[in-house]
Amino acid sequence: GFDYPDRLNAAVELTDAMVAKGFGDRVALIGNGRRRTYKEMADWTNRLAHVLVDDLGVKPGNRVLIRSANNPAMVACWLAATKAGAVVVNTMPMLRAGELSKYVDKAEIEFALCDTRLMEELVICAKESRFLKKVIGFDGTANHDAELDRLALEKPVQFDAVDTASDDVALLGFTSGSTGDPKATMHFHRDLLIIADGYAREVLNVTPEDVFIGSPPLAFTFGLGGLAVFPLRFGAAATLLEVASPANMIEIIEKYRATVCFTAPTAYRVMLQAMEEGADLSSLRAAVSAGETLPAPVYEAWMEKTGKPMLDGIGSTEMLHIFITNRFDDHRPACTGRPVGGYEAKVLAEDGSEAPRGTMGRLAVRGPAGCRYLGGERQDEYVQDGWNITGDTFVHDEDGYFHFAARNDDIIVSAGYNIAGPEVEAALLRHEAVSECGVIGAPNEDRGQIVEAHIVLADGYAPSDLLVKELQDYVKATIAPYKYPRSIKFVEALPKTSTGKIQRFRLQS
Ligand code: 3SK
Repeated sequence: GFDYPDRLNAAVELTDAMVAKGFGDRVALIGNGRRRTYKEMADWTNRLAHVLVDDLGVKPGNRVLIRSANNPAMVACWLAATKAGAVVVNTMPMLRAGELSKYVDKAEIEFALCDTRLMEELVICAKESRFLKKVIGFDGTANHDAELDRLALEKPVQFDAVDTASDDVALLGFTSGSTGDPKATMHFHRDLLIIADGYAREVLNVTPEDVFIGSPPLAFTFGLGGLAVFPLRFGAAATLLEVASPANMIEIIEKYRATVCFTAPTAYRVMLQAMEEGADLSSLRAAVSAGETLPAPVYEAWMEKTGKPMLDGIGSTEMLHIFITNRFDDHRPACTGRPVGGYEAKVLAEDGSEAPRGTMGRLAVRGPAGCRYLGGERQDEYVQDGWNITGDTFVHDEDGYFHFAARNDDIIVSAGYNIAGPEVEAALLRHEAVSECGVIGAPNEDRGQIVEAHIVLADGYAPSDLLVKELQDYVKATIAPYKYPRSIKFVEALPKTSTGKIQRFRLQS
């Protein structure tokens, strides 16, 4: 069961409580060329929490934004803010001022902790914000050479963490939303432990001997669970990479004999290729694939090469982490598996009744952690009769397994990134050469999908390779660069409904 005391601070459970359980000398995090033990993490996060509370004036319930690439300093900041009773919003380094401002306004964020290398866009956002009152820099390279680090070094290593309730909000996870208008989902202190005590314990059977590696940003709950919560909950170690390319991951897997990997099928495909060329990934006992659907050939090739299944699963920011998954002893190709213990899932027909087995419908799931939108926005749409309607179309087969069919919205999933087509359209439309555009996800062997823009040019502009490059660079400079259209097609007109709405599905070739 998932029984937790009424008062619970998740960050204490992942640090000081681990030291008390005897894990103090074990390595917790590896990153930027350094190893940190559980005792070092407890001390470091206590010192940082002192700065947040004593110097910055962070109060329980205040929202704190963290801006960083995956590194131990980011984890330390997240844990420290959680110890201080704050509600944390973790964000990706690639976000630009406009995107950060949306988060800051939605979540009424007052404080920001930022890797000094990433200050520029946050400063622009802060200048115009009526909410953000304090931005402080930390040294992501962990040389402790920034204001937050210097203040922390003067603080004691003991901190009385805020006595939060287990159902106090600890984390806001932002979803990109199909319109590019991000929505925040609220997660409790206890939810952070539920995902570890459920999925990570039951399915991955994590032990203190495990070494985790992976690519999802800590800013996504997929990454935060897989690369911080899961290892820290069980006394294991996590290796954190600021740039988690498949080549970098392979290097670290070989160097530290990593045992559990979290990434998307796109990266696994490259790793399979590297194995052909001699990469030694034999230490991996668990290869978790999520974020996009796992093609059967990748699953099969992995099985053939390693003798072990690749564990496909589905989660969502709303549900915090994986709720349906394959298992080491129960896995199938082109199949997402069965619900994690404590979760139930079903497929709904159009009228809301359970769809007959073997037919497509909307996936509904419920369990110990569920969706709560900040401000209640869209809540009644997502949660109906206690069931979370995830927005994915699935088939529930006769044997009880769930099979992914499609997403219901306009989200483009490219190499594990969720990209809202309308947001890319809005960026393109700001360029004077663009008169109209429609953005879709075009199938792509390497990335699952790529962002493809269909553009009607303004008068006086003609298609050219130079213009393609200019538009791509323009998008990269306007919104997070991973959202740029890798493919651009110039067209005379866009297909539209009689009421003038772009019919994006008709842009698919
Ligand atoms: O499947 C996903 O995309 C996902 C999202 C959030 C957290 C965990 C996962 C696997």
